[in-house]
Amino acid sequence: MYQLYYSPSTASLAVHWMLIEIGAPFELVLTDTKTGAHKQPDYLKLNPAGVVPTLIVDGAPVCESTAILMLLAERHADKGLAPSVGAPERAAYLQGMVYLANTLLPSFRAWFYSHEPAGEAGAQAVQAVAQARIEAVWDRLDAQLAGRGPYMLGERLSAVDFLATMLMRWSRNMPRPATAWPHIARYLSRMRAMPSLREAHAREGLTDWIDG
Ligand SMILES: N[C@@H](CCC(=O)N[C@@H](CS)C(=O)NCC(=O)O)C(=O)O
Repeated sequence: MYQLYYSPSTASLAVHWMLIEIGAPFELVLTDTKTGAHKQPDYLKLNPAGVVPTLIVDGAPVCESTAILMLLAERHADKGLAPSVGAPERAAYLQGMVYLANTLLPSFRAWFYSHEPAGEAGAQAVQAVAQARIEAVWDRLDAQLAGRGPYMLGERLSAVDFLATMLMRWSRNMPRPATAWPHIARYLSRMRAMPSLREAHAREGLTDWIDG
C-alpha cells in the first residue's frame, strides 16, 4: 500500500492521477501547503525540501514528482506507462521527462514563487522571464504534438503525459494558458476526458479547468 503526501492542485496531482490510473492501492495523507503542514518537523524528515509530493514506497519516502512518476511506471510495468529499456521510444521518454523536469518545473516555481530568486523587488522581472520560458516550451510541445500525437510520445500514453498535463493545467490563470496553442488544446481535450484524471480532480475537490 502506497501513501501519498499531497496538497490539492500541486505537484502531487500527477502522482495521485497515476496511482488511480494504474489501480494501485494507496492512502492519501493531506499535507496542506496552505496551512504549512509541509514545513512541520515530522514531514521534513520525509521530504527535507519541505515540498509535496512524497510517496511512501515499501516504507521509505520518495521525493521529486518526476522521479516518483518514473518509479511508479517502472513498478507497474504491465500498465505500459514507460517504454522498456531498449525499446525504440525509450530515448524520447527519458528526454521528455527530464526536459519537463528541467525546464517547466523550475519555470513554474519562478512564476508562482517569484519573490524567491531576488525578493519582492525583483518579483515582476522574475515572472516576466518565467512566462517567456513557459511559453517557449508550449511553442515546442505544440509543434511536437502537431507532428506526432495523440500523446506526447506518439501512439501510446506514458508518464510524460501525466507530467505534461499537470504542468499545462498550472498555466490556466496565466496571460496565455497552454490551451491557447491549438495542438496542445486538442491534446488536453483528450487528456481531460480520462476518467482517472477526472477522479483525481474530484478527490482533491478541484472544479476548475477539468471541463475546459
Ligand atoms: N521538484 C519538486 C518541486 C515540488 C514543489 O515545488 N511543490 C510545491 C507545490 S507545487 C510545494 O510544495 N510548495 C510549497 C513550498 O515550497 O513551500 C517536485 O517536483 O516534487
